[in-house]
Amino acid sequence: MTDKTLILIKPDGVKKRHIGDIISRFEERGFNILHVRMLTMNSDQASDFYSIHKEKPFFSELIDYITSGPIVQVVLEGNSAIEVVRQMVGATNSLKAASGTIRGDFGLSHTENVIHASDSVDSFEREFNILSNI
Ligand code: FUP
Repeated sequence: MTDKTLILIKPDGVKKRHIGDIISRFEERGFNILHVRMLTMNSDQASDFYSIHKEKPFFSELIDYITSGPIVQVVLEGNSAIEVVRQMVGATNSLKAASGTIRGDFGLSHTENVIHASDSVDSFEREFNILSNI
């Protein structure tokens, strides 16, 4: 089934100059790139984006980090995009992510984990709407 998903190349991915590497992986895998944009979130926008984690102990670290610099928003389309992209991204904690995944190859932290990818159709729609208002 063809579907769409959203990724964010997070501040550490941009600072370490991995924008091209990351977008290339999705192109090589056969996904269509529908939209690319660089933006910087403020803390209200980031708190909305990550509202599900509001009560978690890592929340303030997460908000400080995601607002620390520009990020790149990419909308991808392809066969089972949500599921396949999550596999390509790897485990949340970069230190535990398998080699060959984006976090496993480019990340060295739990919070600073290079990339976000929507985990469901509902998440994609919610996240895309928030970003459309930035
Ligand atoms: P993921 O779906 O893999 O991006 O991970 P989650 O939605 O569970 O978490 C969102 C972000 O919170 C992660 F990308 C990194 C951060 N996080 C931490 O910093 N510490 C944790 O223990 C869990 C998540």
